[in-house]
Parts: sequence; structure tokens; C-alpha cells
Amino acid sequence: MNRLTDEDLEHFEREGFLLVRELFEWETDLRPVWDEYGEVLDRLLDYLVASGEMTSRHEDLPFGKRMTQAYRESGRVLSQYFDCSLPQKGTREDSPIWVGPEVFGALSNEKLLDAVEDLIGPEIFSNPVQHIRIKPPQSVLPENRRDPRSGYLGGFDAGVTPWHQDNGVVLPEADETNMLTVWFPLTRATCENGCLKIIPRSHKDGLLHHCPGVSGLNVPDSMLDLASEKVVPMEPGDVLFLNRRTCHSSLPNMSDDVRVSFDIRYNPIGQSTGRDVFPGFVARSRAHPETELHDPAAWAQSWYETRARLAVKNIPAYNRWTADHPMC
Ligand SMILES: O=C(O)CCC(=O)C(=O)O
Ligand SMILES: [Fe+2]
Repeated sequence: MNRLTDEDLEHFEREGFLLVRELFEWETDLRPVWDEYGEVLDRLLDYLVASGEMTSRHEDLPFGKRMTQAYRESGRVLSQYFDCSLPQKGTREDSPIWVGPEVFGALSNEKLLDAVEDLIGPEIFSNPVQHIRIKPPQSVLPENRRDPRSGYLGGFDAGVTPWHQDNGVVLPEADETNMLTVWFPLTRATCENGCLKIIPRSHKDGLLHHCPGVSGLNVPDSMLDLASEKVVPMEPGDVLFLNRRTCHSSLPNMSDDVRVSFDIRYNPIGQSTGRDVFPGFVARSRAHPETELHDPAAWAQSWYETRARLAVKNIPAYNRWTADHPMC
């Protein structure tokens, strides 16, 4: 692919984000992982039908409509079955996680790593703070997951994402790192189905206070320059890069289909990931290529081992914030 230009890098530095259109091609870069999630959904539907939570596998429907139907009929938040990270509390030996070979392929995509290299240098660690977000229509979410002001269920949220900085979501060890967020959709991400919003230049304001809230951590509106917010509709193939301090959120999904996206992170090798209890890997090293991980099974195994360890002893906190602050 074409490497990033000096202008791109200046834009990223100045604005705190860079949107690269058509970095990926559907057939070669995205379709393999999309198909893999189709298989995950197949197995989930087998399970939901077997457990009596659904009456049909809805084989005639495309992925998004089947997923929506699964939410509707089971009345459950199903995102953890697809997510490529563990829950933030109460991990059990059988907590669902999907760390399949095509997910590893997406994290290791050479075109993506070229752009990441241009932004953070040639020694690249895949940070384990990573998610696939299958964001269902608001209308099928359990009532208390629809709006950030109504009841917290814990775990990874499938609805609206409130304003935050990714730096605020990790532990302080990562405060002075060069952690880079990479966000890209597998479906269209539109204003209607819940695309991202960002506040350009907000990365210059330091780490803001985050309040633990019903949909996760959020920066109170009063601390944000909301007049500058920018919605970022994206097509499959487009990739958005964010500075760790750029404030972002996402709109509710008001459509009748799912919005699917990856948000993954990278940092220079040797820096804390801010969640060092989870396993990352060397995605690219020009200095020591022999340290790169190219084995998807070994990567998956590292997650299974982490899950087994956390099932015995969960860690007390994945972030630093408490609700007893005057800002909250
Ligand atoms: O996809 C979303 O709704 C939110 C994503 C996000 O917060 C992130 O990519 O860091
Ligand atoms: Fe985020």
C-alpha cells in the first residue's frame, strides 16, 4: 500500500486523528474475518437453539439480521461470544471469547502495520485492549443497555459508547506511552447505525477525569468542547487512527441491522499496554524479526491461559477511576 505522507503525519499530530479511506480491500483483508464471525454466529445459534433460548437458527437471514434476531429472541447481550478480549470482571474458565485465526490475521495485517509503523515506529506490539463490536439495533438491546443513564450490567457494553479517551480506559502505566487506537468497520458505519464521533485536537488537553458510569467510563460533558465534535461515517475498508488522548464516543444504533467494527491498539515494543495482565504480541519488529508472532494458535493459547489464570484469581481493577469524585 502507499505509505502515509508527511501531510498525513502532520494531520495526525495536529488533529489527534487520521482517517485513511480504502486502506483495506474487502475480498482480501476483511472478508476472511467477516466469514469467520459468520461461523462463530452459526455455533452460537446452535447453542441458543439447543438451550431453548431460540426456536430457529434463521439460516435464511444474512449475518446482521440473524444476529439481531438472536438478541431479540434471547433477550441477552451476546457481544462477549464474539469479542477478542476477556471481560473486565468475573472471568470464568468458560467465559466466551473468540480469538480465531482470521482475527489474528486482522491484527497482523501488513497494510495496517505499514500505516502503524509510519505513526509509531517499526517496533510494534499488538496491545491486548482490543474488541470486535457487534453493535445491535437499540431496539433489541435489553432495556437497561439502551441508554447510558439507565442501569449498569457490567462487562463489555454493546450500546452507546460515551465520551472517553482510550488512555482513561487503561491503567496509569500506559499514560506516557505512544499507544495508538485503530478503528475500522466491517459493515458501513453511518450516523444512523452508530458511527464514531471525535473531538479533533482534544488530545492536547491531557488526560481528563473519567467517571465510571452505566455504559462504562465517561468524561463529563462539561469538560468537553462539544461544539467541535465531528461525526465520522465510514465504509468497510476505511481506517481511523486515534491518539490515546483523543476524545471519542459513538452514536446509538437506530437502524435495524448491526454495526460491526474492530477497535484495536498498538504501542511501541517495551511500553506498558496499560493492561499487562492480558497477552499481547510482537506484531512487527524490524530490529528483531525473530520475535514476531506469526502463529495464530499460539496467540489464541495465550488468551486461553490468561482466562484460566483469571478464573482462579480475577484482578481487582482494570482502570483507576472511582465514582466519588465531584466531577461525577
Ligand atoms: O465503536 C465504538 O462504539 C466505540 C469504540 C471505541 O471507543 C474505541 O475504538 O476506542
Ligand atoms: Fe475508545
